[in-house]
Amino acid sequence: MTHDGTSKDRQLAGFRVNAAEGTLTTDQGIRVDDTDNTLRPGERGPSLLQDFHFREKLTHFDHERIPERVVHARGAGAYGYFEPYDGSLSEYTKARFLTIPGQRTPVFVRFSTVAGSRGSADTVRDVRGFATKFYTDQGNFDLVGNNMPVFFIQDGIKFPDFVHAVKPEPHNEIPQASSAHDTLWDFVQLQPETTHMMMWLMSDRALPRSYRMMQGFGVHTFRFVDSAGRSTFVKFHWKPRLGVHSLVWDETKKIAGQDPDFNRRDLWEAIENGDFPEWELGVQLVPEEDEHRFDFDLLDATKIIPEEEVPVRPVGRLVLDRNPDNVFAETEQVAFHLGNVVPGIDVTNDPLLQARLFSYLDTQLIRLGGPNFTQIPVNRPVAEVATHHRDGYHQTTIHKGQASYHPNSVGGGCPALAGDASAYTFYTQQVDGPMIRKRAESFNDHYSQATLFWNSMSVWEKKHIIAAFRFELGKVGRKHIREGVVRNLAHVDHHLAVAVAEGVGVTPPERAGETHKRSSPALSQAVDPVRDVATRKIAVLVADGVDASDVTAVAEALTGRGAVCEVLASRDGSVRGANGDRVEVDRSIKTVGSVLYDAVYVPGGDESVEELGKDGDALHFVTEAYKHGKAVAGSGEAARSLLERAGVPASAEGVVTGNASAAEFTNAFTEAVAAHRHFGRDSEHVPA
Ligand code: HDE
Repeated sequence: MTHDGTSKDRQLAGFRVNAAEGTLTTDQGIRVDDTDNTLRPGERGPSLLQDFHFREKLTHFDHERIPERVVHARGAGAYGYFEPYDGSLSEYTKARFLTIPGQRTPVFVRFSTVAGSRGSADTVRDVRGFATKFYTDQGNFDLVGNNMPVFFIQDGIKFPDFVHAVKPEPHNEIPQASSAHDTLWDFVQLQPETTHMMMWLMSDRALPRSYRMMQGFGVHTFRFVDSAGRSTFVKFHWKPRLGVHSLVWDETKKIAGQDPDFNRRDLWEAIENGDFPEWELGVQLVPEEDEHRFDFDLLDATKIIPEEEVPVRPVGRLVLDRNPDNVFAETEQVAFHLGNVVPGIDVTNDPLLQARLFSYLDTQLIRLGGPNFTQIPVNRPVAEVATHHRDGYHQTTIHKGQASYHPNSVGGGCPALAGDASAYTFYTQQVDGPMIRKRAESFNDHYSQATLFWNSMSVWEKKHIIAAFRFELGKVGRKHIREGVVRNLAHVDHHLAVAVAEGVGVTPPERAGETHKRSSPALSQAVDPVRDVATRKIAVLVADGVDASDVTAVAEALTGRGAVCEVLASRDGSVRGANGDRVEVDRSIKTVGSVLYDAVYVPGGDESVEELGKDGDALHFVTEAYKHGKAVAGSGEAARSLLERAGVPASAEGVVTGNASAAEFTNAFTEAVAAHRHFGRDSEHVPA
């Protein structure tokens, strides 16, 4: 048994915690009276080797770092629970955590970016990891997914090539956390299977407003297995309760400077404030006999199953309600692995998935320094663990008894093999074929689904995609690489290829034949968006003379619906209201920027508005918020003309003027904020 003696473990741990909280000690428990001066002969003498506290302190410090994840190094995690809505999935799977209605299974979720180092900014253009560890009563199940439903490559043997290409270039380690450079796009142009994923990466999906507002996908096709051994193919989906919302590119670059921790801070604060993020788990189910019914291969991770063909069936909800106590101990040391499956869930022959089955365990061995990382608290199953594994680096369990082998009689035959249906058994699959290195023909279509994605985008989403390609390829020095990418894009959509070619100074490509006209509305962020102001941040710009009742009217209306209003002025403290009362200031405008807010509001009070009009920071704040498609409001005539001066036409979509004391005003502003962004505005304001 690996975790026997837990009560003693706890006693010891408790003792240590108390000791550390009380008096400072060494690792040996020796009490320390001075941690500021090394031991030395005479006040000006050399430090002495016998100073064990000094040596121990430095040695431990020298060993504080472990290798960061080779990909997904930068992450943020949280605890919570998953609960299924009902037991209806038991028709397809014997996984208990999915089928016992209302039973809460504890989880730990880690969100991440992929390309950057641990200290890189959160808001870079990148895929986001969405990895969930379910501590089920049948053992740990890890769903290690991303916020995009497809991947760059089809076979895991290409993963090192892809990662080497996207990471900073080896000769100068530039650029950090960015795909906008020659080696990535060189790989992309030569490897057309990347095309579909590159469409997603160039879309707004790569710029999530919040981890709480992005989808998650298991990407691969997995199997459900029922108690009779029958298998059903399954794709996993997470849908955020707050809807799927993104930042705009110009904004992300500025946030990267103003608040590189933007996404992790957002997750942390939401949980601390009790606004627990929530997702719905959904599954797409495909009966075994329908495996070959699609015009793509279910084993090809560069393909989706369009939701219009196989609907996503909602099965339960995930709630994150607790921040970690210590990022290193929990978020850094959590070790996900595709091979962590429970009875009722199985893998398929997807060659990308198969490679992951090897890689995740292998990577933990180097990252966490040996085979006992499963004993680290965040990785420990809640299900009982009983193995014959022994020893190794960082062994913390004191195994008792003489028998560490199977079969044994010395230990009474323990631990015994599970003789019933509670054991994990692999799905019985017929596999037969010649030993070859060859990809199936059914993996060969690299463009149809990229076209499907493109056709499904709204006008503003298409503009953003073109702008992203132009930016990224604009950073590529070698012309032949830009040409190669544009040639591939011609197979996706001719208009797209021409628009990109024109932006990056290469000859527009010939039409590469007719592309199909099919679309999948579910792929667009513009179709049926969730409108909600909960946790949205509204900047209220004030100066001396502000009409305090205008501030209160909007603050009450919006905070009443869960939004967060922050009063900003040119300095911290408070300003004088028009009626002489003080109005508290939350932050100085010098310490923030419009990019950190979802909307901006200028309350009335002629003196205040006049003052703001003279303040370059305030004017810029309003102009920039508008440019990024945000809701903008101004109460009273003076505020209205201030908005006009800042280039914000009162008639534009998402701009609200009038009088804040009127219900129409607060209602209209609430609606405008709930819409997230207003990209239907004057197109010259949309980055394109
Ligand atoms: Fe990963 N991936 N990956 N990956 N991946 C890692 O494991 C790998 C892939 C994903 O928050 C590593 O513990 C290979 C697809 C997430 O701790 C490593 C292949 C998807 C995380 C690794 C893939 C992912 C990782 C690095 C191609 C989406 C972060 C550190 C066959 C479905 C998990 C680690 C966390 C992390 C290998 C492809 C998602 C090296 C070989 C596809 C969310 O083992």
